[in-house]
Order: sequence, then structure tokens, then C-alpha cells
Amino acid sequence: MISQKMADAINVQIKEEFYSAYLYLAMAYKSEELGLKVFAEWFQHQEAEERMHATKMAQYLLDQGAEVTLLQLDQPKYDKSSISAMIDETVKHEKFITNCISDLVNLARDEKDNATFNFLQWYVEEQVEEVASVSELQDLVKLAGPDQLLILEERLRQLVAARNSAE
Ligand code: OFO
Repeated sequence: MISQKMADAINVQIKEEFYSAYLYLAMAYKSEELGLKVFAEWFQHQEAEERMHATKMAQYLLDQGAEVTLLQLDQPKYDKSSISAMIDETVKHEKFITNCISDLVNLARDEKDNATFNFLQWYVEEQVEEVASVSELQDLVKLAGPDQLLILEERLRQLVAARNSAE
């Protein structure tokens, strides 16, 4: 059984993970609106990953005999002026989530909660991978510039296909 303080902190993180899903779903719809279908597909994939992150945490709470509270989600707020702005927002958001996970790890350490500390290591690695992959996409979008986005979509299509076949 984990402490109430630890369970509360994980419930807040479950909300952040579902918010991430909600944010990326909003960005998927916006990309579609802008005629960028492969970016829309990429954001849909991110959305599914975030839901998986949230439900994995919820299952952990249940396994530990703690309550899953499902806190209220805010409406997604982001700069929707261009795809470049949305990718910048994605990088910023993933760095924010990395800090949240780091705070959770520190709390588990303070609480001497080895099970939660171990459980969270998966998220630590996941965040390294996510920040690296969105930062790579950010560089590509900047290199391409607004005129080359459709060409970049072809490259993104290959990246999405490679990732889908690796899963
Ligand atoms: Fe859940 O990793 Fe992104 O936000």
C-alpha cells in the first residue's frame, strides 16, 4: 500500500497525462484543418500514447489498493497559429511533463517508496525518448520552413510508418 500523499501525486499526474492526450488531440484536429494530414496522424499517435501513460498509472494505483480519482481536465490551450508553433508547444509541454515525473520520483525517494520509485523509472526513460523525438521534429519543421511542409510530411509519413511497424 502506498501513502496517501504518493497516491494523490500520482492522481495529479494521471490528470496531466490525460491533459496531454487532450492537448494532442486538439493539435491533431487543428493539423487536419490546416490540411496537414500526416501531422494530424502523428498527433493522434501521441494522443494514444498519452492515454496509455495515464491508464498504466491508474492500474498501478489499483494494484496498490489506492483510489483513482480522475481530476477535472482543462480545455487545451496552445499557440495554434501554425504547425511550427504547435510543435514548439509540444516540446515545451514534454519538458514540463519531464519535470513532473522528476518531482514524482523525488517524492517516491523521500517517502522511501521503492515500488513506486521502480515503477516510475519507465516514465523517466519514456520522457527522454519523447523529448528527443519531438525536438528532432521541431528541428525538421524549422529547417523546412512554411513552404516545404508538404515535403516534410512525406518524411514524417516514413517516420510514422517505421514507428508503427516497430510496435
Ligand atoms: Fe506522457 O509523455 Fe508525453 O506528455
